[in-house]
Amino acid sequence: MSGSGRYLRYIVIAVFALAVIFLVSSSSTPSASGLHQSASELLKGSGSIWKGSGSSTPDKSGGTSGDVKDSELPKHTDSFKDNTSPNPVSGETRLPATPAPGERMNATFVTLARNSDVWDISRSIRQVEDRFNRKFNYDWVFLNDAEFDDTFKKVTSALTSGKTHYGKIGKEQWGFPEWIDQDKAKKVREDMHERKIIYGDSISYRHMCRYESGFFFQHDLMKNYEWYWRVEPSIELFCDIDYDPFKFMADNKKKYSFVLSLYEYVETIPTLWDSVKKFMKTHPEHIAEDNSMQFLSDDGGETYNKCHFWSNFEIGNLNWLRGKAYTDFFNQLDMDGGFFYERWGDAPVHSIAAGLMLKKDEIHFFNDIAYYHVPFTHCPTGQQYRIDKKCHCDPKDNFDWNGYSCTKRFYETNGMQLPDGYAVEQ
Ligand SMILES: Nc1nc2c(ncn2[C@@H]2O[C@H](COP(=O)(O)OP(=O)(O)O)[C@@H](O)[C@H]2O)c(=O)[nH]1
Ligand SMILES: *[C@@H]1O[C@H](CO)[C@@H](O)[C@H](O)[C@H]1NC(C)=O
Ligand SMILES: [Mg+2]
Repeated sequence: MSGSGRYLRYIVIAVFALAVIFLVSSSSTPSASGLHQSASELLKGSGSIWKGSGSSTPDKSGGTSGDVKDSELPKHTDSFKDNTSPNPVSGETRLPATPAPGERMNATFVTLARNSDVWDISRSIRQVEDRFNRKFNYDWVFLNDAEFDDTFKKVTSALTSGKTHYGKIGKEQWGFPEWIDQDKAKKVREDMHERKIIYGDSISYRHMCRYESGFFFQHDLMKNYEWYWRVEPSIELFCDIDYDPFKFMADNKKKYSFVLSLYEYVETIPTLWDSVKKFMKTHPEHIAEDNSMQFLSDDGGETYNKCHFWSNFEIGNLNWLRGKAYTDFFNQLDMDGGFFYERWGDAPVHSIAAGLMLKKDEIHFFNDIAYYHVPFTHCPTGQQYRIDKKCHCDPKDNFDWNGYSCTKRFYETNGMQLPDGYAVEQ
């Protein structure tokens, strides 16, 4: 009796040892079909042990391809199925991906930042790479009024999948032009400080707004490109972007785009529209026939309704900004001094330029690019879309149909149908 009992124990130990060997071997050879299959059967429900260290991706997305029926796989698995590495999710990062097929546009990301922005811009970069650029590998240009330090360069170039370029901004483009009365500008800042206007007392913020309005596209590093995508620190992207928005812009003859729109604080731009009207008179040749005046004004151009596209996100055409029309527009505004005598932002400046000098259908609303910049969220309308693109934004946070958003007005201006889901999500 005791002899056969020991026998049985040996058998149990031997079977157990074999099972362990199967597990270990199939973890490194995911294509060993038969053994692998039974091993993975054994492991159902214990995925956390199986994944090993370093992986933060849910087990269902890959790693053990072949052991799950196709119908159980998430629909969108291209990045894993196509991946040539044997275990695409077990590395230190899942950033590297099979490049998306097709041509690349002459395009770059562009970020204006200080050295102290390094961690906030890193969060943005990681999201842009995870959601889009790891498959497209576009370059990234960083601009700064000071020299970028080693930490900034090291950290950001480690996070990006394309080439990185770091540029310094010249003094002429980040300083007071000679025609600005410094005393007058100082009094304005003191007054705005007293009235508690956001950034009202800041000199650097004004230089930043003027630079983004008139100069970033002129930087030597930007001259190599035709398209740009602006990225600011601490933004979020909530959905996968599995096509090339640059190519979309080019194919559809778009020049400027946005994801969020809203009303500007009137205190920062009291005379901006006067300057714009002067420009329309002196340069009627630059005003597009089929323009978006209806988006900018409720009375045919007499007054500005403060609607603007939020320029911390932009995908746009650099050659348009470098062209004669935009240059004349910016120079007129710059001479009038409102960047310093008031606090004109680059958002209304770009928006008014696009609204007046582009044709309506050259401006695009990217409903499918889900985005956050404090304090507003653009979460795409339409549940099926959000599911398909693995969005992680709360649709309740979507700003589009809020009374302070101008996006519905954009739809009306362009005679566009409101998106599916509007009726329930507004
Ligand atoms: N190099 C540099 N970048 C700046 C400066 N001020 C703002 N920025 C950048 O300009 C952009 C807008 O500034 P931000 O502080 O985000 O302004 P907000 O989004 O309007 O609150 C961001 O990309 C900042 O990193 C500055 O003084 N120097
Ligand atoms: C990219 O665009 C810039 C600006 O239009 C142009 O000078 C440059 O030659 C283009 N590069 C390529 C590779 O097409
Ligand atoms: Mg910002």
